[in-house]
Amino acid sequence: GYIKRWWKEAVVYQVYPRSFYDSNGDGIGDLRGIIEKLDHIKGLGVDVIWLSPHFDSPNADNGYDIRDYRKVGPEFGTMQDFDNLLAAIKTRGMKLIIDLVVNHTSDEHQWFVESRSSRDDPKRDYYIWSDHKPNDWTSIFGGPAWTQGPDGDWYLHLFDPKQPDLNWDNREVREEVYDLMRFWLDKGIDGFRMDVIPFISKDKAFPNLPESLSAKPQYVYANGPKVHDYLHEMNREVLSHYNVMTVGEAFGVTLEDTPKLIDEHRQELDMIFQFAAVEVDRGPDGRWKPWSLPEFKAVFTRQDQALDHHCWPTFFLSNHDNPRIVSRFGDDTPQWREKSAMLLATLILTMKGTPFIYQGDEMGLTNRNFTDIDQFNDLWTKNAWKEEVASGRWTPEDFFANQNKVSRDHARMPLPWTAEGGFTTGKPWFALNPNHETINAESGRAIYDHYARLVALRHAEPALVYGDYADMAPDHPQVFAFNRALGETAFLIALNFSGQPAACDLPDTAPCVGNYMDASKDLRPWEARIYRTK
Ligand code: ISL
Ligand code: CA
Repeated sequence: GYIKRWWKEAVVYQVYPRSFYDSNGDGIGDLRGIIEKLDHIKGLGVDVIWLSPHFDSPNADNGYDIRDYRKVGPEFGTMQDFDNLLAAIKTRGMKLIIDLVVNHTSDEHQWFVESRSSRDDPKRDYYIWSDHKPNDWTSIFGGPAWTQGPDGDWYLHLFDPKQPDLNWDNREVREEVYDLMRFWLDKGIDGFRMDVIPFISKDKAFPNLPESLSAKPQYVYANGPKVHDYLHEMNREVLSHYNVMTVGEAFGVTLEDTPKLIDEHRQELDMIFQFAAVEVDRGPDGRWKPWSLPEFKAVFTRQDQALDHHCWPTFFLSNHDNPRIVSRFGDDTPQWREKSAMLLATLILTMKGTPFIYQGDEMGLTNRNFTDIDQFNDLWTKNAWKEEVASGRWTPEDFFANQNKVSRDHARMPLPWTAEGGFTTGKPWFALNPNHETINAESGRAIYDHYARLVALRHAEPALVYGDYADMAPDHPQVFAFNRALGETAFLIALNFSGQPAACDLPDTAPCVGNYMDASKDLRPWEARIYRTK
């Protein structure tokens, strides 16, 4: 069986600070705002908060471009506010993990300012420079991954030009990273979510992208020659000295390669985020495509079969890079929004793997209907508009239809705490979803309570954490029915992923948790039931 670890038993809640709650009326969510709303998080029963970047940043990519790793972004507050937040989290018996974004920095980070200042600057080698454009690599956000600096040399950025990639082959760079990790660990944080961590090692021969992967270069970038050496070194020098959890964002990592990052014998990372489930509705070019329940379910069986008891999975359906789960995997029409939000909560909290809940999913928030490029904030969407629409490759109609499915901005709108909005007394940095009058934390109370009930059940039942997983009806087009079994205990979870009634072979006993009050034989639309079968 599995070795018991606190982070295997934990439920994690992600806070995107800019959009969580604004305490001072400047329109930007902040650390004091998180403190004010901590009981909302605690009330769900979650164990760990993952805080998206709270560091000083020019915000080209909303904080994923860090200017100073040891400074709190002034819009978020001060270091004192951070210390108070951490203390308030601990007082409530929760833990805090923060975002470690060290594949790249901001181009405004002092290291890069020095590095680009001249070819023989002592920090030149902190980044990846070349006197010619070495290859055809492209940025994940579009366009070439190489940009010329002031002296004509080219630097590598796998994301925006304002996010130059650090040179991990330089021992001093690694020491700097380990030091800043210790800085935060010594404050008492409980671990890191590591941004695109598999990208840190680069093949300095810089071969061109193979044609087959030109639209998915992440599968090249995640396969640098020394990624495992560096993660093992980081573990030995830093992580192994603390009782913390790590979760790597494994963008570009195949299922076959997953154990190399998380097998406990290897001492690299504790967990990773696998992308297969959230890529089920994406075509080869990243464009939205319809998905089917059987292909969605197959992701989890494949994952379960690929990982042995020395590898621990995560389970997530959303984060700040993904659309809202109700609109994507549920049904966001008024009739079924609440039921399908509860059904998705049931899935998230009964599956195998440490569950990650994204802020607002417990309110049943939905995507918005964007109709104008000026309504977006995300630089990726804005780049795509320039590249695809201005060049005539896509019509504006196609562009909006696709963005309304895939945009990262769906998840980044400020949280609607009340029908009036309730996020800020000022002007929000980014408009709230216009549907906040009906869809907000107050109207979503039943969904919130359902999350809390499920978190409590997971905490009470080791079978829901450590139990074996088996899909009972992999081909059923409407129903996701699976077993979680451990020793003498077993649960059957039955979820109707459709707006139609579904026939399915179910126990005669009453479910221990469900999202309909009364009994019925068949599953009703978006009905979710948990049965204790043993
Ligand atoms: O957003 C994505 C798909 O929905 C991904 O392509 C994303 O760019 C990739 O997962 C890396 O994401 C992380 O690093 C980026 C940052 O923009 C994302 O917000 C972050 O989660 C660069 O730091
Ligand atoms: Ca503020």
